[in-house]
Amino acid sequence: MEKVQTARVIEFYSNSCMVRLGDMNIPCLTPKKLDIVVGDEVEIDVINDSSEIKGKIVKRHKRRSALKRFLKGSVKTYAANLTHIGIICSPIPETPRRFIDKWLVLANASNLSAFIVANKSDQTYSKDYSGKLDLYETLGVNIVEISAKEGGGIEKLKNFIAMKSTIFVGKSGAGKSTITSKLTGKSLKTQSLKKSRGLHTTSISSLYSVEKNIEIIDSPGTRDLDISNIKKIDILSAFWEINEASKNCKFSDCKHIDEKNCAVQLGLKTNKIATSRYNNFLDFINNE
Ligand SMILES: Nc1nc2c(ncn2[C@@H]2O[C@H](COP(=O)(O)OP(=O)(O)OP(=O)(O)O)[C@@H](O)[C@H]2O)c(=O)[nH]1
Ligand SMILES: [Mg+2]
Ligand SMILES: [Zn+2]
Repeated sequence: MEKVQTARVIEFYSNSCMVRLGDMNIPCLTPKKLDIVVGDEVEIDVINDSSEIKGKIVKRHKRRSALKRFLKGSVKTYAANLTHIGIICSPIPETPRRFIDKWLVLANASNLSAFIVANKSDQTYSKDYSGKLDLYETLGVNIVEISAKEGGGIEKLKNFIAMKSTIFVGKSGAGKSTITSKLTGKSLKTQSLKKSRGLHTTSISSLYSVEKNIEIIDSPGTRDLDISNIKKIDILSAFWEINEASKNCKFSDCKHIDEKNCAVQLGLKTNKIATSRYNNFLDFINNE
């Protein structure tokens, strides 16, 4: 038997992938030219011989959205058909402000909405960490506070991500897989379960569908995020408070460093713009 059917890519390996077709998971060969990523909708030829079911991807549907990674000299799609990026933060290991700002820039460049999941609320917050969460809340970023370990806030998170397709991103150890386990009821490999202590526990991105029309992708922890290929205008618009202030600078080509009547400098002096955001903005604009 052989027939073409529409399926969803739930995991992608180097030249093959796993797709979901109804409630079946089917391994598939993926021709390189189709440029398949997790989240893609594809047409597959189902080959159902007596021993096993497998498939071959013959066509990729047009993507509704694409999360892009900007690697040195190239832009690569990393995941498809998402609506949101959930930045998983934790007090230990402490998520740096720079990491959050980079993901806000990346989300903006891919036209996706970003929110923060403040995980490990059972741990004690340092003053700096609380200040960090306050800063992003003031900037209008949605924050859902949870403890994946103890279960606090999980229902709130479920309601927040209902009807959304979210990829969880975050530093290794922030708790992406623990949260995914809690949401899916599946036992996934997390740092507390693994024996050898490598840097990253999760090595590929996997897509899960949960009740309430929730779609989540658990991704490997990110060490280096390159944003040097992102257009300056896309960087500026992800620093929306700086973007707003810059409209009142005296010079239209103001670099916001030491120019006269710079509204961004004024915002800094009056604490309307946080120093960390300003410093990251300048770093990112100057290609780090
Ligand atoms: N105290 C506390 N620990 C947690 C919580 N959530 C996760 N952890 C622990 O944090 C560690 C890392 O969790 P993982 O889920 O493996 O982290 P990850 O983000 O998937 O890491 P990578 O796959 O390496 O990117 C594990 O030891 C978890 O048990 C939480 O809410 N509170
Ligand atoms: Mg993981
Ligand atoms: Zn200025």
